[in-house]
Amino acid sequence: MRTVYTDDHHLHQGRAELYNGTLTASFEKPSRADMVLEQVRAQTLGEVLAPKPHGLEPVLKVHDEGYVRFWESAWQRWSATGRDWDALPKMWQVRRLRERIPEHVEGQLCYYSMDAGTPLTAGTWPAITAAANVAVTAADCLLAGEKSVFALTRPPGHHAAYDYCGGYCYFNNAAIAAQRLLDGGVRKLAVLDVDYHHGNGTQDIFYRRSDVLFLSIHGDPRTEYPFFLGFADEEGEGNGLGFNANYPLAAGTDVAGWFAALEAACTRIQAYGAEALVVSLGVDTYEGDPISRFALKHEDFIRLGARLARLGLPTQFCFEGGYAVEAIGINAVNVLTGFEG
Ligand code: SP5
Ligand code: ZN
Repeated sequence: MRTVYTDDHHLHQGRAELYNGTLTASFEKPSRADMVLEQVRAQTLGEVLAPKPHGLEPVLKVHDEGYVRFWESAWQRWSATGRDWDALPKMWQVRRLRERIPEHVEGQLCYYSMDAGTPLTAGTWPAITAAANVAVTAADCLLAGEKSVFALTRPPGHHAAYDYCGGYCYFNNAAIAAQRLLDGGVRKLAVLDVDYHHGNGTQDIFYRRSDVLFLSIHGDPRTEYPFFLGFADEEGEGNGLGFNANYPLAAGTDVAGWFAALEAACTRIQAYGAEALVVSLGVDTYEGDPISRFALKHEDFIRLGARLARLGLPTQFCFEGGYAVEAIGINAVNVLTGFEG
């Protein structure tokens, strides 16, 4: 399987996130993708190719234009007064506050954010546009007839919704790829999110649509981030009713419980009649992950890949979370080698 990758992700290097009540070094850091690339090469997964530039059109198909344009100029506006450090939002447009877009860059950052873990940095814009190009270039590989492809995207994307960022995510790489596949002729697509955290952004983008079945296996939002979405009764709306499936599992759920949910999700994908699959591949389900509470071991990731291969679908993997940096390369590439059999 080929991997699409660019070093441009290094341009996005957040300093800190608000965690446990203190500003803590960002869990989401460049070495994460470096470790995955290293394993792609060490396990000779296949050729590594650079993304092609695709402009903003594929991004604007799944994100609000004002949101995208905000990111385009945000750093320049934030740093214009001499601030050469990251910005983090510190308030939110909650219940009964006016849903008006502020004029000030700090107000706009608050308006377009869902948490204080997703910093605006000097290189955020070039990095997130590069990640979108990685997602699109990988989708084009599938459209050209490849059986599977790995989009080594960073920063991750699955928490990014139509018009807000969060959870280290800015543009929803998996959603951008999914839309590209649909525009290229795929009629029914499944997006399966196996990251520890609910893929609230992807769910949001496709919630009213029947051409994408979105499924997510994740820590129960009663106790786990992102807290406000990802419950089992979220089944889609309007045309999308019946095309959203959440499998929340209690924090601490064991490996058998996790694979039972995967089995249910695979059955659902098969029944839907998907023609292609996008996998939001987070490996923060690993037993050693510092911010998550599932217990998958290295070899369980191979089993995950093998199960997905049995669906028999053209499959694009998009990299998402995973914070046990020393292990994430092995875990992510284990899924891919397990898929290849
Ligand atoms: C892409 C992705 O995996 N984003 C995850 C964002 C999670 N951010 C909030 C983490 C809070 C974890 N709290 C755990 C408390 C353990 N002491
Ligand atoms: Zn995650």
